[in-house]
This record gives sequence, structure tokens and C-alpha cells, in this order.
Amino acid sequence: MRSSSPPAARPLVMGILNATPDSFADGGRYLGFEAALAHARRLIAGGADILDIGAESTRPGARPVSAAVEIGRLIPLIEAIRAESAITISVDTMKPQVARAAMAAGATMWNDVTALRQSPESAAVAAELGCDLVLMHMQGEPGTMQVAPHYDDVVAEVVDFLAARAERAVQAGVARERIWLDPGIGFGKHPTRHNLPLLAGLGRIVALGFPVLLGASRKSFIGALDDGADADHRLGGSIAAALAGAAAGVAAVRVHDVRETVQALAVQAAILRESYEIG
Ligand code: HH2
Repeated sequence: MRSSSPPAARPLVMGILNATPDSFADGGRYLGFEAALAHARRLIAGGADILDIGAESTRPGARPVSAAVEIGRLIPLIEAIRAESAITISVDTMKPQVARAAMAAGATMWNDVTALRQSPESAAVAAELGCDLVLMHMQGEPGTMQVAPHYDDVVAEVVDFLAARAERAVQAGVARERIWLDPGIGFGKHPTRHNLPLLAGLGRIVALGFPVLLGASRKSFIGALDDGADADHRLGGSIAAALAGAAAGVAAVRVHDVRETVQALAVQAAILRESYEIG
């Protein structure tokens, strides 16, 4: 006997490409154009559905960079990837002028970790660009967000924030069907006291009715749960979080280890399909 509804498709896999000198997990590795392009090719070959390209680290204490520096790092890379692949390209930037330049070069998604709060122009630019738009929750600012994050009810506060930011974007003219929501794992959150309830409560964000993006890959809560394992040794935990996200119905997972995540999600989806078939 079959259960009532077939399992949902597996989440899309967004591969992380950091053209930054100081990202927490892979800073400096792909800063040069050739190294970044080679890594993009690896992510695509590994089965990525989306590439998320960033040129400014948001790690706690990272140094801000100018729009000109971001544009100089991003645009040649986006153009080169677009010239050889039809993959969806997302740009991870807080700056509307950088998002605008990225869309002109071939990106179609703006991943804004400030949820359009960085500049008074952000919302109008997002509406004008007509691109997909990720609105992420962050308490505080990258420089200081991990100093003393505080919530009375972290899941309720993140849900309320995301619902309000989505409404604000719609009022500014962003099409509702372009909006994605993201709980912002690690952004102004205690490694375990805040990130774990959010991972356990993802269904409440999914229930808002927008596609949800989950970025848990190699983040510090994994080290906190595994004897301080450093960012290069968090693959198992990253996959566990991606599978939990899939089970909660997220639409995409943002990961460093694309090939391994695609495989894990494919196996999980196949088992769920089999369970449905045999009832
Ligand atoms: N996490 C990071 C950066 N951007 N964007 C979204 N939407 N969600 C996330 O969870 C998220 C994000 C941090 O990870 P990483 O890009 O590896 O590091 P850094 O910010 O240091 O470049």
C-alpha cells in the first residue's frame, strides 16, 4: 500500500565558489582567476545545479571590500563560466551595484545575506533586476555578529524576520515567485544553542511558502559537535545537515563538497522513493 503523497524531488545543490582571500573554509584557495575557474568546472562536473560566487567574505571579523574590488574579482569569472556553461549563477554580495554588474555579466540570482538591508537602494535594484533573490537572516553585522548573539525564541524570531523581509521585497516590486528564504546558519547564532533549533525547525520556514536555501556546509556548529574538528574536517556533519534539510523540504543546499552532497541526496531520495513504492 502506498502512502498518500510521493516524495518530493531532492533539493538543488548550490556549489560555493569563494573568490576571496579570507573565507572561513576555503579562503585564498580560489582567489586567482584560473584557480577559481578550475574550481567552478569541478563543481559543475560534480553535479552542481547552481554556482554561488562571492568575492567578499562574511566570516566573523572579515574585512569589508569595496564594490570595485568585488566587481573586479567577480565579473571576469562570471563571464568565463557563462561562456562555457548554462548553469544558474548566483552572486553572493551585499551591494546592489555589484549585483547589477553580476546580472549584466550572466548571473540570474542575487544572494543577499543582509536581506536587502545593506543599502536604501537594495530593494529597488532587486525589483528592477528581476532576478531570483535570496533573503537571509543575520543578527548583527559580520564583524561582530558572533560576539553575543541573543534570542528569546530563535526559530520564531527568524521566521518572523524572513516573513517581514519577503513582504518588504514584494512591496518594493520583487516578484513573489523570485524570493528564496535562508535561516542564515552561523550568522549571529550560537554554534549549538541557536543553529540546532533552526535546523530542527526548518519546516516552519518552509511553511512560509517560499523556496528555502540552507547553508550549513563546514560551519562551526559541526566542529562544536565533533571535538573541535576544523573546517577541512566537517564533511560528514555537512552531509548530515544537508540530508536533514532535504527531509524538512528545503529547495536547495549551499555546499562546498558538491559531489559528495549530490551522492548523499541521491541515495536518500532513492530510499524514500522505495519506501513510497512498498508503502
Ligand atoms: N553562508 C556563507 C556565505 N554566504 N549565503 C547564504 N544565503 N546562506 C549561507 O548560509 C551563507 C551565505 C558563509 O560561508 P562561506 O561562503 O563558505 O564563507 P565566507 O562568508 O567566509 O566567504
